[in-house]
Amino acid sequence: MNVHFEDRRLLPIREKVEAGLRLSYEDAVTLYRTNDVLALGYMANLVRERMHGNVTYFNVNRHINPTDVCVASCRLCAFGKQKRDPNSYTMSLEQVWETAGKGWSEQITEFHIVGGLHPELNLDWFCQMLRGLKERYPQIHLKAFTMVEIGYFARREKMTIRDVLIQLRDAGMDSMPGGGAEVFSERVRRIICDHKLTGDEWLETARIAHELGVHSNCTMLYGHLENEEDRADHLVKLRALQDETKGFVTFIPLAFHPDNTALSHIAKTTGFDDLKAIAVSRLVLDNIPHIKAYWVMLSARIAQIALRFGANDIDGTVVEEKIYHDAGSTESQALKRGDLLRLIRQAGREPVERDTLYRPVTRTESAFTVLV
Ligand code: V47
Repeated sequence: MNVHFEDRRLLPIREKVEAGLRLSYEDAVTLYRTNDVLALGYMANLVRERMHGNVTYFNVNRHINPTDVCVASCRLCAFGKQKRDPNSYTMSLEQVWETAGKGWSEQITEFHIVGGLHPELNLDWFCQMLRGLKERYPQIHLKAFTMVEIGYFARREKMTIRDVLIQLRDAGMDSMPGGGAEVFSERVRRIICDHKLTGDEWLETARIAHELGVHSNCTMLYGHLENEEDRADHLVKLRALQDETKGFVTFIPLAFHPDNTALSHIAKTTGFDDLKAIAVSRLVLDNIPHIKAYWVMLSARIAQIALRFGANDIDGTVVEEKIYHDAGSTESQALKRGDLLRLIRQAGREPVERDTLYRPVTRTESAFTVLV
């Protein structure tokens, strides 16, 4: 294709991309530094179409956040609260099970469950939560707990990461979301999430989960104090682990939302940054099958454009979202299945509803009518 590359530094990278060769750490830094966003889009779209053709995936899911009480007080976060904060909340087990059933639950294929690091809820409570969900909603996939929560449970219960993961898996945890990775750079972590596990610990927890047959997603939080080298390093580390385990399903670049956080002086990311983040991840993460444009975080408008910049998934119906809305998101908390279909179709892509592990979901005509 005859695409004009304004930034000549990208030409050797273009050759590699067209030949299907792996990009280096230095290439990743160059890609993050360029302003030639059309060239990035061209290359990322080439890879995206090579891997997925015209298909764009979405799912019908519901987020559940059992508590926002968190002992960690990360500067990047507006969601976590101290237990004594009158605005904090903690659901009872019955409330978690009841919340799960609200909304368009009869069509939902996935519960996405994450929460704060609560000082009093023990591992047994979370195992009961999972078992209760499985009893009530046996067909729904439970994508639950970030690597950070697993690390906390292990510390709190004086257990190994492996044993915590085994207990949760046996209680019904089917896979894990990708949150909490932030950026692996220790220099940045010391400022934005001081009390969280280290980057190496995040990766090691993911490795153990994958070894136990539990797939997970992975993320990178960008748009705060990190530089291009930190971003490139993060992607290359995820890619190296994926070479070993093949356990990551989807990568989700997450734009930092500064409102109501201790870093509220930092400017919000721009559409330009967001499209770059999607495109570079598609180009560097050659072994991670899916790149998600999470519409809650990007806005439905940018997420739609991202489907031409490397993304092949737009996430799901979500229903109730707290992490980004506590940090100033004005995007709606839910999209109906019909909204997702329209966004994808109007980007000229073919929508395919998937389950968490990307098996296509077929709907009967009557179920379809209820949802559109
Ligand atoms: O773990 C917290 C990040 C994550 C802020 O796996 C913030 O399918 C921006 O991981 N601004 C939660 N980001 C979201 C997440 C996710 C979302 C959708 C799909 C999947 C998936 C995973 O959001 C947190 C943290 O890394 N975060 N606070 C903030 N102020």
